[in-house]
Amino acid sequence: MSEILTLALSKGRIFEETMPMLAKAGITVADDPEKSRKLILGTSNPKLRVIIVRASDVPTYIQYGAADFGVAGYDVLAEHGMDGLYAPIDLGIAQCRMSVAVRDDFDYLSAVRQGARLKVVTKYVQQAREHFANKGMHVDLIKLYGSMELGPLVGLADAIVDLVSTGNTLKANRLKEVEVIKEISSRLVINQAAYKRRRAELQPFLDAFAQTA
Ligand code: PRT
Ligand code: MG
Repeated sequence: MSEILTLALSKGRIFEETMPMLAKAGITVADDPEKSRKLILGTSNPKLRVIIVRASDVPTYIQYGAADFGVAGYDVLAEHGMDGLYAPIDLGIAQCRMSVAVRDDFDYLSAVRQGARLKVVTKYVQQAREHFANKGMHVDLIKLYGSMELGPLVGLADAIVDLVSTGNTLKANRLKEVEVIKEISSRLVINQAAYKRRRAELQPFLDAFAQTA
């Protein structure tokens, strides 16, 4: 008998938007991660279990084979790198964009034109570095783990690189979006070795995701 397959998900929007895709394949998850403290959740399919991890840790669990597959935002994947991973299906869920934003009274275009050296706070250091390097801009990047929106308000930075969906968070903090770096959605991510060795067991689940995506 083969071992159970493990699907890595983060709670919140990715879990919520993945559930209807599993439901279409007739699979329901035994517990609600918002209510239960369990980190390993059974499903209605005895061949599949779900683990709940931080969004930015999803690629790590899959890379090392602790999960066979999972769902992660392209923001997280691009920052982590694709070593040992295969991400064939864009699920089109958890859509947003990665953008540069500044205080609504800050003249970003003039600063750029004058070649000012901007301080930028972000959780996405690799992608921010690449973006500004492509523009030929010199920036000082400061890594934060959350609430990037605060940076320009308290003098930590001139700009932020963060995800935007409705724009409400920017607005509530008197920030404005000045550049869209990339559009983001979530992908199905598979451990490369599992994809080779356990293809037959994985295939029905991959088909289910491919059909609903
Ligand atoms: O919360 P935690 O630190 O554990 O991790 P996380 O914030 O990365 O996880 P989670 O569950 O919030 O996000 C998981 C994935 O959802 C991300 O990796 C993105 O691919 C995707 N996603 C889609 C988003 C958003 N939309 C989004 N709006 N992730 C975060 N946000 C945040 C954004 O950072 C900003 O603070 O929501 C705020 C802006 O939202 P609006 O609607 O006010 O513009
Ligand atoms: Mg979050």
